Amino acid sequence: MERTLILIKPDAIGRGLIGKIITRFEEKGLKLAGIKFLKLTDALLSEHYSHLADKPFFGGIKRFMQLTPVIAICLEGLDCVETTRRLCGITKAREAAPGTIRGDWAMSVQANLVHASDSIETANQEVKRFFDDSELFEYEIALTSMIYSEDELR
Ligand code: IDP
Ligand code: MG
Repeated sequence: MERTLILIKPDAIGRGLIGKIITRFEEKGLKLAGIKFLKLTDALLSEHYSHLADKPFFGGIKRFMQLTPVIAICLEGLDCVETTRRLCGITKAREAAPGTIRGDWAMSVQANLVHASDSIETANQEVKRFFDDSELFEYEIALTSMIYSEDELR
């Protein structure tokens, strides 16, 4: 099954939304393959946000992402990358659709609670960037046969 990278950002940590955000993913039926708490270094952020390096807010976003440790999660599921992006909502949180994480709980473009990989290719790179193989787990959750049909599990 597909895997993607989620970061729970400092605004979510500071606002006490860790549990609620993880619950959204769990209740959707996505499975945690890995999870950890870490402080982002300048080098890791420069790599992770390299597509924004020429933007005027690049310094700001790096400072913001270092305000607290963040939680990195590797999620697993069918079409996990696209599904997770939809659950998170668009970048500008105050315009994100109600029912999404950003749409329900955030107002800012920068402080938008979560990062989610934006394509399968990016997801593969980002999961590797944040997790060693030994930190990712294959296991069965009891509800798998209730979440997917037999066809979907094949
Ligand atoms: P995404 O997180 O929705 O994929 P990206 O364009 O990849 O959005 O930007 C990465 C992160 O950079 C955003 O989630 C947000 O925190 C921050 N960011 C993006 N655009 C702006 C901006 O115009 N001002 C301030 N921060 C921004
Ligand atoms: Mg992005």
